[in-house]
Amino acid sequence: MRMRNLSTLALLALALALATGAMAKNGPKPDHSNHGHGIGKGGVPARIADLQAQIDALHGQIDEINQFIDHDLDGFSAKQGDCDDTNAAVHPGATEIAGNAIDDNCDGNVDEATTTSTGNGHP
Ligand SMILES: [Ca+2]
Ligand SMILES: [Ca+2]
Ligand SMILES: [Ca+2]
Repeated sequence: MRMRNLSTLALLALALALATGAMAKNGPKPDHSNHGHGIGKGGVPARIADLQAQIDALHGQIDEINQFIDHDLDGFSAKQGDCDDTNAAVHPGATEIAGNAIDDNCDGNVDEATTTSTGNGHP
């Protein structure tokens, strides 16, 4: 009986030692790198700069997406050659109106001779 109790005690001690050793080896370690605040040393300005960079990147993506949107509903987006997507009268294929100082047909020429224009952006 006494022998059995000693064995049980020894097994319990061994199990406790193994568990303690395992915890010390694999258990969570305290993280002192950011003092538990999740921002880091001197982190607020750095975090703001990081967020600003993300915002700038998103603005770039929005600008890129806007190139595909036909804002003035004339059938052409900027990506499709609309050189003034705020004026529905201006788009590739529009009739060039002489004397208005506008490249109405978006061919890169302002007020060019309208008789030579084919209306497809290639006079
Ligand atoms: Ca348009
Ligand atoms: Ca033109
Ligand atoms: Ca014009």
